[in-house]
Amino acid sequence: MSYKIGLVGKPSVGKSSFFNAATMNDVPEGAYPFTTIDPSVGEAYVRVECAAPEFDETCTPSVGYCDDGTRFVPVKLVDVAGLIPGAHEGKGLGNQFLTDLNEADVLAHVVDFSGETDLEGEPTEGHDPREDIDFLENELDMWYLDILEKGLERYRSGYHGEEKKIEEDLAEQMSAFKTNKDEIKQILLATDAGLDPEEWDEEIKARVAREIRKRTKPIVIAANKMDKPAAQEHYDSVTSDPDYEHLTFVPTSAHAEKALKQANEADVVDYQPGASNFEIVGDPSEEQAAGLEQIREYVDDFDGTGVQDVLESALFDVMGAIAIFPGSANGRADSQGVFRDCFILPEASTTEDFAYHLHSDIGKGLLHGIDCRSNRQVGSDHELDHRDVVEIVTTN
Ligand SMILES: Nc1nc2c(ncn2[C@@H]2O[C@H](COP(=O)(O)OP(=O)(O)O)[C@@H](O)[C@H]2O)c(=O)[nH]1
Ligand SMILES: [Mg+2]
Repeated sequence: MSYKIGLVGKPSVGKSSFFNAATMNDVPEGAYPFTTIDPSVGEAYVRVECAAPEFDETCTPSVGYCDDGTRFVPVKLVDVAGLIPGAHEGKGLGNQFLTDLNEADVLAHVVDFSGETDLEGEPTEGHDPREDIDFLENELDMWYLDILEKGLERYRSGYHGEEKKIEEDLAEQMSAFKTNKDEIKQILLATDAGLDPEEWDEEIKARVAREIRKRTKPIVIAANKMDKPAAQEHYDSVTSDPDYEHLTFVPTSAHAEKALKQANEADVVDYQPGASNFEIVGDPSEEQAAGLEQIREYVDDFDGTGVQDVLESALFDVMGAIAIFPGSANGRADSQGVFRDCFILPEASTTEDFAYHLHSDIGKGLLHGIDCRSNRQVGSDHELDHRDVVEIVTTN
């Protein structure tokens, strides 16, 4: 099961360009762990520095690929089209839109920072990207509030015996969001809402809905069209605004990434996705060469096109996920090769979580783990770090 990143945003901000750029991958045949018939779902990758070289090994990835010490680990990217202003009221969010949104673990909100598209996606000038950011957050929060209200109804009408527990009804109502009663309870306490919903006013409900949304649908902002002259000023202004401190911004040019991927495919350039430089290896036309020079300036200034960084920021910064390499303490793995896998696990995963991720039998039989770098034993409740290489020792 790979993580799902949902691309959202109003029309004409560059979602499709981003999606196409991120999923257009020149990877070895058969490296795809799944095929898809849905054109809005594609395979993208997040980069993880491969651990194999530290063990003097050459990895043989079971999924994705490894290029020059950089592992490209598959994630699913979903183009969640269909977000329109006022969607939650009256117009209603489309079914497909809700399904896609439900399934996304994290959202990448593509925003046009050039300010050249209005809220409906029509051409304009000087549009403040804050409006788009607020709009999406509000839209999601209203949607969550609706679901929260349904959870409250469930609480009021259900039979609960002696002890009613609001967190159980809310968790039940919001089960699609991969949350649970413990997390909900934590949120209710952290937001000072308390555990008695009869005492909640509209303001408290809104606060709770927003907080649950933030935890279960975290957002990274792909500040797109940064290659346009007007974009920098907007970027500086929004990212220095204290009201937007809770968000992570990644300057992006979906345009540049797409052009580089295409040129790479045509053997005109040698470009590794996410790199801050590329080499011209073919024979570009005069026009193409000029375009590539512009892109070179851009990737120089911004340390890459930003497309890869958006995906990685979504997973590793915003969600706090970690990549774990299963290893053997002696550096060896199974007969099919070494360092075959690189798993993405949720924030704060422990040795035990990792064991269960491998297989429930491995989880049940877990004795302890071994940190393969230090060769030290780690306990089942030991919290793992990004890029740990861990061997699991079991009773079976
Ligand atoms: N300058 C510039 N234009 C872009 C960028 N990304 C997309 N565009 C252009 O913006 C327009 C809308 O892009 P599209 O991907 O169809 O947007 P969508 O409606 O959100 O899917 C197209 O003309 C794209 O070429 C970018 O990074 N820079
Ligand atoms: Mg589109």
